[in-house]
Amino acid sequence: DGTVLAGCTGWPDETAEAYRASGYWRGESLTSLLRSWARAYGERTSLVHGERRISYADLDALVDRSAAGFRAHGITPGDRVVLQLPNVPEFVVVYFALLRAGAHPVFALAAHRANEIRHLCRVSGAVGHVIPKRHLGFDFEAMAEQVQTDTPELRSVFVLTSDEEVADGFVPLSEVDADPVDLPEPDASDVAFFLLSGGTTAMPKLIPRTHDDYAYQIRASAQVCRLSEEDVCLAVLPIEFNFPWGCPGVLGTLDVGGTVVLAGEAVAEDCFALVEREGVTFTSLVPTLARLWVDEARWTRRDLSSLRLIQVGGARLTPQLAARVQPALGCRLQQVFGMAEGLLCFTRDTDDDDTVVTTQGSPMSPGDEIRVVDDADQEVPVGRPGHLLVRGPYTLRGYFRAPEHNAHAFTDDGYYRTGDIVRHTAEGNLVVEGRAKDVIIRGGDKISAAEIEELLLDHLDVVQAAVVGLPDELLGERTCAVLVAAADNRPDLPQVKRALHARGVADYKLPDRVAYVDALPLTPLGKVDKKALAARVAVTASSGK
Ligand code: J2J
Repeated sequence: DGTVLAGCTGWPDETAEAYRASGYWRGESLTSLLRSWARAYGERTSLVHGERRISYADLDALVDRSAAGFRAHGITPGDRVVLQLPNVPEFVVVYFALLRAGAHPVFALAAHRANEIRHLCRVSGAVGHVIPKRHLGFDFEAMAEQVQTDTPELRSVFVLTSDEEVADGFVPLSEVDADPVDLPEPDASDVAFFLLSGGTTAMPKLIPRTHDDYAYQIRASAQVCRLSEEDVCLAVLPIEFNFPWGCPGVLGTLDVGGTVVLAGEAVAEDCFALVEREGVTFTSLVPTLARLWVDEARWTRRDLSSLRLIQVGGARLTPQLAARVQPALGCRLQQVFGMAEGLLCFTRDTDDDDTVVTTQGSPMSPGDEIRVVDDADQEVPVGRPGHLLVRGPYTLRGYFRAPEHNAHAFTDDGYYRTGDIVRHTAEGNLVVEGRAKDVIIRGGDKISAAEIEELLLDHLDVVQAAVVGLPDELLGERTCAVLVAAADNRPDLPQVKRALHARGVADYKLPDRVAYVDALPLTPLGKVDKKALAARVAVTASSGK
């Protein structure tokens, strides 16, 4: 097990052996899986995007050409490449091509801007960045140029465009294409790619995922959802999220020979049209989207009868909304409580309706070890809320190049501290009760309070800043920046947003509200009392001040 990429923490040898002996880890790389899918499912349709349909055989062949192309453009084994594309087939092709070239994709959000990308490039030491030329009106080339000037290690920018015209020194993705060359299979125990953590720290951490652990995750989650080659997956959440990418999502569907329909940014009615046209059988949604689907389903004239399963996860799903999903959409609901770090919990198709509506299900794998503990790390009795700790065959043992953070994000015996407060039901399901970590979940997007606070202090003339989440009907939570003014100067919401936007901060992180206080309330331990603060600004919000 000495092959793990430097900067990553592997599993202890005995644990790795046990995972192999149990059949979780099979020593198959993700790229060898693609090869075997092409052999088994050949002419079947793997991906659909608009009018484009790509067979399994063609996907595999495209990946071979693209892998050779990346090699020809200087990408070598061990390199990290930031992958930032919307839900298009090229995302899938580039992902596998980089893996086949021995490189490691780093998943950025399409919503990320210069500030986040610069950080990702730096921590990952990326030598390449893959972008669309434009997407949703945003000029990614201009951003990439900006990032490249202060990131010397970043040698190459690859641009997805239909017109071949790219900025000076950038490479059109269409030129990343060469006759296939013989490339060694990656070692399955090595890191394959990096997901982003929702983050409690000022900047997101990188989550290394190995071929073995991710291959297990897609196979096992496809089994939980009883996927078969008859299944058609609609990928509407951004596929750089773990949920639509591999729970079972895109990869789990490919693993069984089904078809993936790539949508992305689509409103409910457009999704319904795709459901009807492609005979979509399942999809994954965050609660905010589920709510829109449930509302819109009342009016649609589209035939949704092919749908058999809607997965909802990523943020708290209220029992009220959960109860509406099955009647409105005419299919089963599955609650998913997951994290890019690993652990996935699902409600099962054998569960009764009450369980599906009121719990977040149970861990995917018999190999998942769960502890629910108090502040002193002592296990609490069943039914009582506590901190969720987990280790298992697809849960990380350490973030990339983050020894100090790892020292407190993991227990000495390798459990990951999720930061979630959960309780066990008598039946062995988990219910998410809250969060101990300072993260706001806005729609399904995770926002680290510390990150925004640091930006506010750096770029605005204020003395103190605290970011809290306020309840919101549609988004679940929205963000409020609570500021202590420096002098008479009190930047208002548009000014605050403009200041952060100008620094290249992603739009979803811009505060929804600004409030001023004379001083931030403190806990007895001297930390900002966010609960008290949220309660205080929630009151001023509702009284209209
Ligand atoms: C409450 N909070 C939840 C849920 C996640 C599948 C599903 C989701 C994610 C994901 C994922 C929740 N109810 N049902 O990667 O593969 C909150 C928890 C958790 C954090 C993880 C997947 N489902 N959460 O959301 O890495 O606080 O992964 O720790 O983005 O989202 O966020 P993320």
